[in-house]
Amino acid sequence: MSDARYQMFEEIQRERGINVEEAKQMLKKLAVETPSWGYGDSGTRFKVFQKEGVPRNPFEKFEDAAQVQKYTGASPSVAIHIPWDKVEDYSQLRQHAESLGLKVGAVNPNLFQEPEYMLGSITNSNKKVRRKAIDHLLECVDIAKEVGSEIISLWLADGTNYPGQADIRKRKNWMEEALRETYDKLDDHMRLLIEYKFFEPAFYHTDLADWGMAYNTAMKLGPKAEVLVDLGHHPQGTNVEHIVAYLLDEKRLGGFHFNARKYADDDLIAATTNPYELFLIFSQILSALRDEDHPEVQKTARRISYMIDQSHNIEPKIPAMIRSILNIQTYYAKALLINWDELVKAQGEQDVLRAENIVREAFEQDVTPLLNAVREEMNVPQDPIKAFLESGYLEKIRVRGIGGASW
Ligand code: LRH
Ligand code: MN
Ligand code: MN
Repeated sequence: MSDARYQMFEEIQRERGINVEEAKQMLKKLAVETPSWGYGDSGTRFKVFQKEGVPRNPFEKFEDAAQVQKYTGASPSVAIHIPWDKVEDYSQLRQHAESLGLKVGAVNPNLFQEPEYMLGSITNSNKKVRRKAIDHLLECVDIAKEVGSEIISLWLADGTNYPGQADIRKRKNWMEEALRETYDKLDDHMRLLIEYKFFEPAFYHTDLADWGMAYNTAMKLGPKAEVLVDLGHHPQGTNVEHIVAYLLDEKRLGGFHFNARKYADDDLIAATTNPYELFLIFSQILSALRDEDHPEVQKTARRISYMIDQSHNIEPKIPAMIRSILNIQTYYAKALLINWDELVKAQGEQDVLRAENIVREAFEQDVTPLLNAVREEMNVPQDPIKAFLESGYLEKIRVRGIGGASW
């Protein structure tokens, strides 16, 4: 890139002691998986809005996801949710994905929609229901093997609404038995990512309510089980970057579900309400990546699965997904501009204000010239949303009509 704005950016960063070439390489490697369900119709418990042009089946969801990849170059895989993405022949889905330049990403079992699961799936006191739920988990491991995915990403909606409704400890043991059976079916290169959420749909207790429970469960299962952090799944005010640092150090951070929240699990476009949090999360990951004294921590940080988990209720879905990718890149880029040597020095000198300033100063940098340069080198448009909107794709998919896939 030769424009004046980039030259100035490079000069400013050089003066700040930042290696811009290295930041560019890191940015080019950032891959964020998009969720199949983010392309379908969604809503709140008050209304699911039906939009024109929404994919009618899993194959069309992949076609929409391919647009996000085409204009960003940063979203080469798509997570699927079973049975939302149930197809007759999964090898066909895999081929379709590959023909679009995509991979099938994490396979998400769905243990929350069958009527039998109303009082719990793998924690249900009825053995037959537990068996059905475990069989679904095992089926998802088979599907993952067929589509070439290494990841089973599990979120458990199980919980209760009232004190006394069920035996919490019995449910914990049933959950552990079910996950053991699932874990034992994984191939060696596969991973089970365990998500947690402190409430919703259950309002009194949730069987996997927080990162500590997910971590403990992963530890009991073994090294192929790791924790998945969904940014919408914590009580207000939780220090998520602290959880990230802790799990990295324990070598159990498996992945993220990126989104934004204001009040609860709002599933909004990433970084729209929580940009500094996202930046601080990336700064913890970058700190782990450069920690040469702890190669296992570095290894954990290197293989984190970055995924988006959003529901686009009122906004057009494909541009919203592109917006999330762009926002994630922006806050990652800013974190890449932290001067780590200076930070370590300030920490060593116990200079609180200087240390805080070094971190915040990186956040305050304008990374537009850097992102433009990276996009030019990656052969994607400088303004991916504008390019997508001008491409005519939205007009083309109108033939799908309304009444597409929804959750
Ligand atoms: C639960 C959740 C989980 C589901 C997805 C649709 O709130 O975050 O990851 O699988 O939403
Ligand atoms: Mn999630
Ligand atoms: Mn969620």
